[in-house]
Amino acid sequence: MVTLATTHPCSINLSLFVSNSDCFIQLSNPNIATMQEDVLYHFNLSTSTHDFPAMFGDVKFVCVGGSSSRMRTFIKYVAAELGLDHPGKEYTNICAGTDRYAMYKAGPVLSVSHGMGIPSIGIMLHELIKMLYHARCSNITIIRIGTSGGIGLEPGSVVITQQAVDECFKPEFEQIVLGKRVIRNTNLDPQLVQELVQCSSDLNEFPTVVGNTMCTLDFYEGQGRLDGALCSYTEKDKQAYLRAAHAAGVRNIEMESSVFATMCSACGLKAAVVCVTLLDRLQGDQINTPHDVLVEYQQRPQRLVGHFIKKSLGRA
Ligand code: R2B
Ligand code: URA
Repeated sequence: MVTLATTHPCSINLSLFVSNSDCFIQLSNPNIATMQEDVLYHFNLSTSTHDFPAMFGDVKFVCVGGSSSRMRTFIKYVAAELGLDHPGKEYTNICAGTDRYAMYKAGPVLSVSHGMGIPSIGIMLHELIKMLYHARCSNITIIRIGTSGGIGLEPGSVVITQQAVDECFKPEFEQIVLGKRVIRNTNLDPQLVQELVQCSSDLNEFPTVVGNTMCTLDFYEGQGRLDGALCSYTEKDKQAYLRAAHAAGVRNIEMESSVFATMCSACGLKAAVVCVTLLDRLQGDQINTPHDVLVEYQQRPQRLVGHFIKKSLGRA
């Protein structure tokens, strides 16, 4: 079991410098400070062409999710909840010059899409974290809102991640760096988990649990599905694996939480993962729930995190 609080960079700062409670982004890369210009290629933004402190210096909440349309819906929803701008306002995509990722901002809230899987969210997070660093942002809370497959949960349940674990249920993220395996922790902020649990109780709209989230490299064989183009095991093998995952505390499966937790933890960002479960994987593999039901499910993490932001700003 990994101890969370002591390894979070902000926790260390706070305990050492009690009078200075501001928590800034800490890049774990000495090269950035020496660069004349930093081009965030996949955002189509650069420190020489954009004034990052002016554009993003007031950001306090960053929400990331897979699809660009979902993140556009989210910014509109949050802006309405916070009473920012006029209702129905259309938000401009800050990364309009590229279709790799989409980014929207309303007041202190930034909403960014990350695509599917570890490589896609990893690239986005490198550029997002540097962007927040260049903007001199402080006291950022970052939350991934997404979808997942549940294990032993009623579909539509929301899982707040306690620990992001790998396919062997370990709270680790492995990256090959210069041909060598580097293993990093996947710590998330335990206090933020509890605050989000409280927000779900406040809303009392859908079942919410705290559990481990298994992050995989694939949606099909990687998640033990029997319905991909390849399958090398039986239904019995699949059930045994998912039940072992459940016994290890895993309550849902998705494809980004491990690298998200690792990178945020390494750079001093208070981070959480909130995903709705679209199906119970013990019951099946195909997502055949009606479209309107799925749309409502996908709004659940948004409503929970929207309430959290509103409450944090003293507007709930
Ligand atoms: C959840 O849903 C996507 C796969 O359908 C993937 O991005 C994830 O983590
Ligand atoms: N996303 C996943 O990664 N897995 C699922 O089963 C559903 C959504």
